[in-house]
Amino acid sequence: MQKGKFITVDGVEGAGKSTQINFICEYLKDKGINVILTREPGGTEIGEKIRTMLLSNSTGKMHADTELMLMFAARNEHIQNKIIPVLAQGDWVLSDRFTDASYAYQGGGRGLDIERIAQLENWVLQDFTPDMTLLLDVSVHIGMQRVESRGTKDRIEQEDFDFFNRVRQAYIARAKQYPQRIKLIDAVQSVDDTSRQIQAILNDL
Ligand code: Z5A
Repeated sequence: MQKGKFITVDGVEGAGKSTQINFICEYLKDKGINVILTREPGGTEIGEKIRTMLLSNSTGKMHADTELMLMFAARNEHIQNKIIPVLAQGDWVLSDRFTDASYAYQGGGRGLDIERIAQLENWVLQDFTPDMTLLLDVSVHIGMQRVESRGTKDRIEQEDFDFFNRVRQAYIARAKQYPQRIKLIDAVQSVDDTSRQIQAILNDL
């Protein structure tokens, strides 16, 4: 039985997820909440191996269906062996990306049928959903500018502007579909102003 809360953070690359996740973690700890930080794809030993396969450039070309199923294989391991046990002991879980990313990247970006993604979601997650998702929204242009200095790009980051624009639109559509769970954050603002928006939402939770 779930006792802790499950929060996920999502958005296009460069939206500031990693930056804000560190803020959220510290903020919750200051409130006396035990929280673990995790990520997708990954978060478990097997999940991290799948992540390497998914993101490494040495993997080469991968069929979009294979990519989707690997995301859900890693997610199944993550939910069963990490997220649910941690929530059951009363601690909170903060995940850098979760299922919304599959709808955005594999659905919006790759153009896979949303119904097929929903079938996998029903199979792997059943009724399990995050208590809250913080969707950090910036234009693809701004996001790309922010990560430009990193140099090498992984297999998915190699995609073009139009791909990431479809990803962003799919995220926004999800936020409209699930307004109770998905909180749209204006992440164009400064780091501090973005943190303030998140803090207000966390206080409500
Ligand atoms: N993926 C998928 O396809 N399907 C799925 O189901 C799942 C994932 C779960 C995982 O990458 C990849 O897997 C991802 C989606 C796919 N592929 N892509 N592309 P990831 O999540 O590990 O990494 P990422 O998406 O590439 O995240 P990122 O590039 O690290 O972005 P970020 O975490 O949102 O940004 P950041 O590191 O916090 O900030 C980037 C820079 O901007 C940094 O220099 C900051 O100092 C700066 N920054 C942050 N906030 C601000 C503000 N507010 N103003 C100015 N500058 C800022």
